[in-house]
Amino acid sequence: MKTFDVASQFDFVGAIQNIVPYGEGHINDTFLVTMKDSSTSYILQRLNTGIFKNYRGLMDNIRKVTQTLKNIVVNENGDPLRECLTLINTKTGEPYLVEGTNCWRAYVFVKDTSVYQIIDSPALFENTGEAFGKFIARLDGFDAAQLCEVIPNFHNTVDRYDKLMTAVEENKSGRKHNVEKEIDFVVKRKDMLSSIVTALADGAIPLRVTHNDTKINNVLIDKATGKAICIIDLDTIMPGSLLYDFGDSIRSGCNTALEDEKDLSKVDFDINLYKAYCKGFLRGIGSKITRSEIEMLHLGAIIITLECGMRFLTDYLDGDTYFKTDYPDHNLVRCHTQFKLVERMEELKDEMIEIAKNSII
Ligand code: ADP
Ligand code: GN1
Ligand code: MG
Repeated sequence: MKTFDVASQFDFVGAIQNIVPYGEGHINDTFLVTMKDSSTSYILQRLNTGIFKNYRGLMDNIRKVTQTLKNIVVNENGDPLRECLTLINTKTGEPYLVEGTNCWRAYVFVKDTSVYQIIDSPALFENTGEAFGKFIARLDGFDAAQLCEVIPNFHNTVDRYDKLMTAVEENKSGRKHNVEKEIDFVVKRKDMLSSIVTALADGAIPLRVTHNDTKINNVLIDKATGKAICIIDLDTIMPGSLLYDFGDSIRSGCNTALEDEKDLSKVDFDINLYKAYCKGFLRGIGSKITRSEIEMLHLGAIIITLECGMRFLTDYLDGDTYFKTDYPDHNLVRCHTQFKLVERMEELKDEMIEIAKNSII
């Protein structure tokens, strides 16, 4: 079915004027739908059903979580159409449209906002941190048992390690000879990789409802106020650890360059931005965070960055079947930026620990 015919089945106000590809996500296909006789625009997305096999469970998670968030925003006298995602049903009243192997959904487009691929000021990152901290605090009372595990073992770094080793063994793409030193980089860090998984299993840190994909282009920044107003990309909301949510924003936001920068001399870890995010995140989450979690925040950042680099490397070895790529070595380039950040964070570890401790209010 053509995108226009798909869009026509959703309960949009007005007549469709234009549909264009939108955004820089690595997973779904996103379109902006503008209308002829309405100032409301919409985001239309074709979910990647190869990755999100349980798309019905995923959409059910999103429906429940957006409803909960909306109620909270309304109670706090906020604007629910700007401060959380609003799903648009199909004309037959369904929350999504299934067409063959495709699943489509639509949201209200939150106007007059920007997303950043690189953070350009500590103030921006501080309030991004506050928004993500608040997001976790708002979902603190939400019963995790109501949510399905959209992608099992998504941030199970022990399992991610095993998957990388399987990809190395299978060498589906025949590229193994290119990446001996990258594999070695991961093997040397095998022990550290399991620390969050172990802390969760031991009960040293709590299992919570978390976002699991908190990179900086998954939050909308109000152009007028510069505030982070709406957390998007809720596909991976499920039970998890706050450390990964904290860490993934740090991975993406403290990078002085893009995730796929080829010139590694431009890739560095900005410790001032780390400080700003810690301050905002701890303010946003308030009393909901535990002491053990605060003590492990730096590990969240290091481990998720290593995990992300490993995932790019795994996909490179598998022949680029998971992440969208624009050229043959794209996943390897991404892997290199992540590993450089891991090295920099390892060097800055003591400072990172101190900053988190001193950010407690
Ligand atoms: P992916 O899972 O592929 O990353 P996202 O849900 O993050 O897809 O959407 C991709 C991009 O589309 C976002 O980075 C953002 O720029 C834009 N976007 C998504 N939803 C909205 C929305 N409701 N309002 C405004 N922009 C949006
Ligand atoms: C993907 O969907 P997007 O582009 O926000 C991926 C994340 C990775 C990220 C790396 C469902 O995020 O886990 O950290 O790319 N999402 C999924 O840029 O795998
Ligand atoms: Mg996204």
